[in-house]
Amino acid sequence: MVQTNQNKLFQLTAQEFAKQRDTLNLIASENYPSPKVLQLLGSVWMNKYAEGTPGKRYYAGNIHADEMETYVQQKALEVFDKTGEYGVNVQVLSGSPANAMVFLAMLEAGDTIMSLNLANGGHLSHMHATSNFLKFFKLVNYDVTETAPGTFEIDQDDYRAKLREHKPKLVILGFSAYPRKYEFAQMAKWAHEAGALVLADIAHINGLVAAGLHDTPFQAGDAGADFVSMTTHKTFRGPRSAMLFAKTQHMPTINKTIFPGTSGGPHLHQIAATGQALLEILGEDQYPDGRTFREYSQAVLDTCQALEQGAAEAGLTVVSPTQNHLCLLKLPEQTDSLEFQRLLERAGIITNRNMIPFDTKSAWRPSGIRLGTAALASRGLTVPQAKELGRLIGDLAHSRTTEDAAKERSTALAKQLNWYYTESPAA
Ligand code: DSN
Repeated sequence: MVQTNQNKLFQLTAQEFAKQRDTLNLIASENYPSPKVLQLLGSVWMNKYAEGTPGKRYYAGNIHADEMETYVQQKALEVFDKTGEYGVNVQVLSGSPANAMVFLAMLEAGDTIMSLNLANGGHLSHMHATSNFLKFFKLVNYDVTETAPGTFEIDQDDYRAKLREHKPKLVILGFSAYPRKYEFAQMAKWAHEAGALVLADIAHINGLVAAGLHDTPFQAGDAGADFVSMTTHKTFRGPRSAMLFAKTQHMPTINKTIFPGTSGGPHLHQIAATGQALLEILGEDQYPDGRTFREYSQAVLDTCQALEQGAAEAGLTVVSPTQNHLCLLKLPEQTDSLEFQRLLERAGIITNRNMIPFDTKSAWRPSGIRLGTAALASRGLTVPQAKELGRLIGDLAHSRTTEDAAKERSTALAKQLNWYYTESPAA
């Protein structure tokens, strides 16, 4: 008889476990949460429905769910809000729905949303040329400009001019592939002066914000975003989930839009696991390597700079020197980035091809790659190792090493890194 833990799904899970352990993950939006986060995600919380809000549920049996959700809300505000002006909803299921909740809660059909151009670093959920939300809302993009040779940053003049010209109802501050710091306070002030509401999507950098290593959009008064959305699995190092904060006067509308407006039962297992990540950030529990969250976050920044430097030394072109957890590199003109991404994967290095500002190539085969260090910094990647890894990627791009030799080097490095998960029937 086939053992239950031998079925196809468990076999594939075991293969995925080994692949994650034995390769080098440079996807800028991924991470390795603590085993406790995974434990809570697979816990009995998953069995429970809890439509409603703490203290006001539609099904019985939520005595512990009420306490847990309230506790996670408190911890979330403790980490992010020093102003006392924000509330939070932890039921939103993921990052894109979190942004959609703000559109649905605050906008009327025909209103204009202004966001960073997707092609130059923005995100799919901030509206784009083929977004389904174009049925309801108009889109205006602000953009980047070359502020120094090879450095592309938000064009603040263009931003202000578009605010004046288009009078958007909602301005989104945030990105998916932007290696520079975002000037949240100044941009929020200008948007408010133009009569817009401001949504800051800090999915990529919320860990850095929580660690005090990036400016925060949680500000008092006009310098603060009205809404702050975030996923919880990138630099934040929690489960696949999301949180949506808002200035307290907007919270009733946001809460109603999430439930019953658009969603049913919250995913209590995601909420509990998010709470675990918050405790690790606050130092009330610890990630297994024993570092504080700030030490870890500083390592994310340091290794990202080293990675970028190594790649530059090996002949790749840096696009906008990194100031956060990700870097953008331009590949040699003749390189097919899709093929290069596949070559890297065969060599044990996992990352994604990416458009660079004002790319002349297609989104499917763009000119660059995006690398991030949040995941490998969790595994203890050091600055010298990061630099060596950058050089290896550059050597591969310039055919100075073979795929097999690169695979040997990456496997050796993966073996030196920490790995916190134990083999289990579900591994
Ligand atoms: N897919 C994530 C990223 O890589 O930026 C965000 O949705």
